[in-house]
Amino acid sequence: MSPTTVKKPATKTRPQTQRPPLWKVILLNDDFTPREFVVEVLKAVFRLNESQSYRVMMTAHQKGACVIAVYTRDVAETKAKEATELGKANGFPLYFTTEKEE
Ligand code: TYC
Repeated sequence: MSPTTVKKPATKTRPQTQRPPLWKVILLNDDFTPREFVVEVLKAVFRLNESQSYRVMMTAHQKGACVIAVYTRDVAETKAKEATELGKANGFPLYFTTEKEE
């Protein structure tokens, strides 16, 4: 009898590390909200420091929009809403939106 080689199926198990999808919070430019107010909102809601806030504000001011940070969906939506409402409460059209990170 000839020897038979039995091959195992070539499968590999890969550990699947599940990470929750992240959502970007995006600051949109407008013509009315004072620069200093935008900076204060970024510091208060997103915990950015003065220079980080200034850079994000200026990027939105010059390019139309700027990604502030990424969070889980719930946190991103809550922060965007809170920051938009702070503008509204002060009579400004300041707007923050969220977008899923690919
Ligand atoms: N463009 C506004 C101004 O000139 C300042 C501003 C910057 C507003 C960024 C919104 O996301 C913004 N007063």
